[in-house]
Parts: sequence; C-alpha cells; structure tokens
Amino acid sequence: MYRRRFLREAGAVGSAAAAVGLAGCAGVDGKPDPDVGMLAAAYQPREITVSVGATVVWENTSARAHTVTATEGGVPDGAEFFASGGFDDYESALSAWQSDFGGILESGDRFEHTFTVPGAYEYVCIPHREGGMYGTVVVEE
Ligand SMILES: [Cu+2]
Repeated sequence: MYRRRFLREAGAVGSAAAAVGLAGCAGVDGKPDPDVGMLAAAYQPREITVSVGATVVWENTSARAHTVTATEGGVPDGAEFFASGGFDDYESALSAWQSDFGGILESGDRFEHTFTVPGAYEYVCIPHREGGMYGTVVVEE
C-alpha cells in the first residue's frame, strides 16, 4: 500500500525529473523515470548499460514522434528482436511505419523491453534514422 502511494507521488514530480532517469528504477505501479528519454532527434542517453534481466523503459520526452526499432542484425545471436509496435523484424516495422505510422511513440508514450541475452543491441528511430537517431543497449552478464 505504502509503496503504491509513494510511486504515484514520485511520478507526479514532473517532466523535468522524468527526463533524467535511472536504470533499474522501473516499477509497475506508478510512472517512475524512464531509462532512456528522447530529444527532437536523439535518444538520451544514446548508450545505456544494464544487467541481464533488466527491463529498459524508453519514453518520448520530446514533442516529435519517434520509434524504438532494433536494426537488421542489431541484436545478438539468440536474442529477441524488439520494436515499438511489437514487430518481429526491421522490415515489418519499416513497412508498418511507411503505411500507417506503425510503432509510433508520440510525446509521452513509453516502450519497454526486457533483455535476457547479454551483448550489444543497436536500435534506431525509423523516421530519424537518416538524421542519426540511433542508440545502443549494452547488456552485461
Ligand atoms: Cu525520431
């Protein structure tokens, strides 16, 4: 009971605090800070390191629309592909974006993924890929 109330109040601190974020603080009851925020055309931070089993939470902390989409070959062998919108591979995510903005994260939207295989994961924002909006999640044993 107490924890639930605390998380709700902590989540009400505001967007300035939400843009900072600390890995491993994600909970299910409230709205803690995201691990990765988004600027107009960049993830913030661009690279994050977590332990196996960690859930990374992204939040679109900007006013522009973005995606979080693992690249072709961007996940380690045996690891699960991840993408906002839940697509199975990059081509599916790309065609869904092109046809109907599939996978879109609008301002304030969140996406999360749990990483169970160690290694480096590369991901991009589909609409801003050409502009260099990419990020890396390093998952350590
Ligand atoms: Cu973007």
